[in-house]
Amino acid sequence: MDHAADAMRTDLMTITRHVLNEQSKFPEARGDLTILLNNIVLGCKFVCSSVSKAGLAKLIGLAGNTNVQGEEQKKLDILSNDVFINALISSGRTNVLVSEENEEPIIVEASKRGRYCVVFDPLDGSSNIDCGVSIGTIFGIYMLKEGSAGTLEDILQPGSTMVAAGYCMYGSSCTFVLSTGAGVNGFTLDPSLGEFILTHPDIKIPKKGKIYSVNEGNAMNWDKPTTLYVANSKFPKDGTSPKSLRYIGSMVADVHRTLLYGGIFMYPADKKSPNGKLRVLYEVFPMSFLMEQAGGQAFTGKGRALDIVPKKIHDRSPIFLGSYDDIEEIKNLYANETS
Ligand code: AHM
Ligand code: MG
Repeated sequence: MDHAADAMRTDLMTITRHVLNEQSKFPEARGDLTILLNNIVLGCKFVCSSVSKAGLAKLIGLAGNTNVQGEEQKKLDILSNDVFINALISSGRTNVLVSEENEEPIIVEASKRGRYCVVFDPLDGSSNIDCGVSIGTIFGIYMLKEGSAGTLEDILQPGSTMVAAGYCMYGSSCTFVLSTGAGVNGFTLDPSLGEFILTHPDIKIPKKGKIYSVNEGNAMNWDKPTTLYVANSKFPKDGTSPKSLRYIGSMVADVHRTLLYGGIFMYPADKKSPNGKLRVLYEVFPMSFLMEQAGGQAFTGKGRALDIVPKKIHDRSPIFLGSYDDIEEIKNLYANETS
């Protein structure tokens, strides 16, 4: 690259610039959300670097041993959890934190407290780590209720009250997808700059897709609407072509593809797991928030996913999310079932 082109790169829309631009639309904003998001981005860069080195560490025999600094090599999911808890607390802007890895919520000590609550899955899809398949971090952000000093009540809220949500996918590239409630934007990490660059502005999911994504190994335990939906996808009765099946088994990767290419991702209820598998606060809500912001829908089999009021921090829910028309179809199947 020549010098002129190099200089041009300073014009790029980095995630920091983007978040500051969003903030400037609200003159009363104090910049707290911007600082919090910067800390989340830092955590993602750290995890991205650890994920890409994990295979190497294992190959050269470091995993489970001590590294050069004499620290024990931690399993990636535990390391990622520590990274995000540290980043969130040290932002000075958080209050209550819920992580998939922690049984109990974390109440931030008084001297470091701020106005935001963060729910997160530090490394989702961790069963895929050892074979190098894409994995990711998912997060959602709530603001403390007016007058609240920070309690579980601030977190046990419908997803529609989130102020921001996103994920970072550690794949062939590192991709950060964010919504602060005004559309969805995607950023790709430029490793040479260490910056996330806006590569997917204003993502809109196609209105109808050609892909369905589900763990079909659970089919014998599905309910009727799910069974019918998948049968229609494979043997359409209206003369359209059958849909393609794509299932990675990493929610971040499956949802990312759904967002960009359209279609439906589902983790339905089944006889063995009447509430499905995925967790409401830090899997279902953030992804549903992004889907709606991108023009899609997210449905539980009973209603809008973002209207769930969680009773416990690790509650689960069935989820169908994706293109607007595809979710309409599954909604109709459930409506016919109950009518
Ligand atoms: P995890 O939080 O234990 O990693 O589980 C969540 C993952 C999701 O990423 C993915 O959508 C789902 O589990 C896959 O489940 P299954 O293997 O049952 O298809
Ligand atoms: Mg998970």
